[in-house]
Amino acid sequence: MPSVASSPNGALEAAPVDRKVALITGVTGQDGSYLAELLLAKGYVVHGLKRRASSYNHPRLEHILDDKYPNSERFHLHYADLIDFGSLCAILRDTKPQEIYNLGAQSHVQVSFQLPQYTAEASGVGVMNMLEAIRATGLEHSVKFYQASTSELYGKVHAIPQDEETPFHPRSPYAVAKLYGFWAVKNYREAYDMYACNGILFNHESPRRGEIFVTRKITKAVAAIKLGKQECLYLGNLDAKRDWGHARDYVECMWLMLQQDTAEDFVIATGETTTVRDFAERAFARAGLPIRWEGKPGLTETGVVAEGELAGKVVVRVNAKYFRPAEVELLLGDPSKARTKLGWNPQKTSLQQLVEEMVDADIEMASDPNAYLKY
Ligand code: NDP
Ligand code: GDR
Repeated sequence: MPSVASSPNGALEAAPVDRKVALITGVTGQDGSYLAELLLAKGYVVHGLKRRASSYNHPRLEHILDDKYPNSERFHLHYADLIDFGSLCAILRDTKPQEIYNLGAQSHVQVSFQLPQYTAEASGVGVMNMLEAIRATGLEHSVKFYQASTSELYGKVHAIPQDEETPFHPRSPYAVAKLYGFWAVKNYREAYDMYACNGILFNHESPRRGEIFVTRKITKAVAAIKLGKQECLYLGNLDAKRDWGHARDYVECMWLMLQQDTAEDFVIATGETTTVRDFAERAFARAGLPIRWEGKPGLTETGVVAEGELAGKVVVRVNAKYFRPAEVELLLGDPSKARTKLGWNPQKTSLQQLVEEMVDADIEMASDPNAYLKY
């Protein structure tokens, strides 16, 4: 509730409210947009970092930037980059946040094999840059810092389910970079007594998911196939298993992690795992296109093998170009600590609800180009 004060003519008027200030890096991404919505609804002033690009690059924030969006006047975008230390110092000096959510990263695992050095800079050294910028601007004892760590740290399977004590074995340049960031956060917590914590988040998806991550690639293709705009979906490893949750539920946990008295690291997951094949089957079924799997996947000389059939037509094929040099075969998280200490509900959105929301949204967006503003 805003506080009230007497004006010169005796009427009561709202006094300025001391609002919490948050800074989100990666605000233009999937999680950043949901987190910005959550923090605005909680009364925060929200500053977001955007990168310079040659074309429009924040469609996920379009609705928040609209004057009609509730509290859009409390949302501000600034140019900066995690690999530009000076720009981070400037944004911290100008905005003086109490909470920083470091979501910015080159976040695509397969792409990291093509861009290993850039991924190391943005997703690894970028974390150190931000931590050092906090110290350089004298905020180290007033700010609370959240780092977007990842289940990719577990990589090669050493234990199931994976929890805060499971050993790490990264399997990609992305995961190696994130491992550096993970330890930088722990180190700054121990060395400088900073409130800095890692959220070890398992895969989380939504209609806002980037289009080349497997779930969104599937739901977008299902919509296009349903509407007769695409013939076939090409995928890589159908047997990989992931613990998939909803991004909207997961950003709530990021916030909860910064509301504790002491900084700690948490695994955030649903506690269930599913294959890519099963996700695809559910997505086609939701669109009224039940697929039948043909034969066992293997590679022909052309690198392509028929996989999913619908009424005699092949609608899913495996293509070797989507295989990774080193794969993470199985992820399954144990969210017990988050459930107990943060009071977080890991099963808020079920996998089936997630699939349905994504497929329905993609069908709507494929039919109406303006519909994306709703998602
Ligand atoms: P997205 O790929 O959707 O968003 C990544 C964000 O990082 C974008 O805003 C992007 O900006 C920004 N970014 C990229 N490079 C830089 C840079 N050099 N400086 C500043 N910003 C940069 O990712 P998600 O929203 O899915 O994920 C958010 C974070 O959580 C990432 O760090 C990711 O690695 C991590 N994570 C994600 C999980 C998931 O399942 N989604 C699971 C575990 C961890 P631009 O829009 O300009 O490209
Ligand atoms: P992931 O997500 O690598 O787990 O990283 P992605 O959706 O890219 O892959 C999941 C699994 O699906 C298999 N797969 C395919 N993947 C893609 N992208 N495209 C395909 O055509 C395809 N076919 C099969 C992959 O081999 C993999 O096993 C995501 C990112 O958000 C990271 O930033 C985050 O840290 C982790 O989740 C947790």
